[in-house]
Amino acid sequence: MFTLPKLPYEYSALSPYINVDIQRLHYSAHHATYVKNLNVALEKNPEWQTKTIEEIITSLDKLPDDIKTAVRNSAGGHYNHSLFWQMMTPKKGLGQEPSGTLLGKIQCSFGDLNTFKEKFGQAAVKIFGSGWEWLVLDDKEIKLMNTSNQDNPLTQGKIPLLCLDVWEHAYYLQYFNKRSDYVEAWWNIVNWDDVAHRLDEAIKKQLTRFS
Ligand code: MN3
Repeated sequence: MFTLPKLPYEYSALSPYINVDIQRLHYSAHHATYVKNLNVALEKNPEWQTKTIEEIITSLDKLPDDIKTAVRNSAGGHYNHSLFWQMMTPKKGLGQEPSGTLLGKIQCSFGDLNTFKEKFGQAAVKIFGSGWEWLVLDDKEIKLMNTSNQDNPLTQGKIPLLCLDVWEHAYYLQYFNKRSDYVEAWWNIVNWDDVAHRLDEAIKKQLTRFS
């Protein structure tokens, strides 16, 4: 049984950048529904119930045909939202700017932080329909990537470092059709400490694998 992880802050904590109504609905209705649907889809498949969410996401092609689409959508939805909550923080001033290895990788791939933000933002605005914009670790390099619906970079062997939900449910109640305003505001609540930690862990894992 998968369970809804506890939100690391109050519904109102990300305000004014993400208002309380969006946050409440997004977590308690949208994310909760992905968890519920995932459990329903796996009900008759006990061998899949004991796997971790990462194991499921990286072996979607091995799922029984009758539940493949449902699991792809709901497992992705559960995993993506669990990451998304952690990658935001209401604590202004704490981990608000990348430094160290993360900053080095950003400079290497994008030149500087502002160029990275600009490119990430432009790519997020351009996603047609529902999906996610990502910063991923692909081998040794960090790259932008986008996925449709609830697909995840992990399925394609890339490590998610930062993600932004651009489904309309993530911003419409506050920003209406202005997705670019939502993206711009969102930078104020990015949890850079979490992104840096994710990068460090991914590099550690790569080193163990190759040594
Ligand atoms: Mn969402």
